[in-house]
Amino acid sequence: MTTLLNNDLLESRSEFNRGYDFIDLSSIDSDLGRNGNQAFDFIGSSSFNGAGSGQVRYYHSGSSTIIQVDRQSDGNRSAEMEIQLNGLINLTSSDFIL
Ligand SMILES: [Ca+2]
Repeated sequence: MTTLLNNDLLESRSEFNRGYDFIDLSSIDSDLGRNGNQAFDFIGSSSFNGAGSGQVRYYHSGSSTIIQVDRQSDGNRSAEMEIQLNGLINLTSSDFIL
């Protein structure tokens, strides 16, 4: 098993094998406005809505899957981080460690 982890505004590209690889965001605090480390909410392909803790979404672009992460720190509902995966993958919450 491999995990992908990005702590900053990084873009990474990697082969992603479902059920074997996971996108590990668990060490990233999704909400800087609250004490402790809050988990992200996976919202599928929906747009960021700023509700609750930070959110994770994805979309397809060309032959890639782009994961976007919005921390609940600025309320701007735009991604602070993106992760690009090769291939068109319909991600679910089980592909992540939130
Ligand atoms: Ca926090």
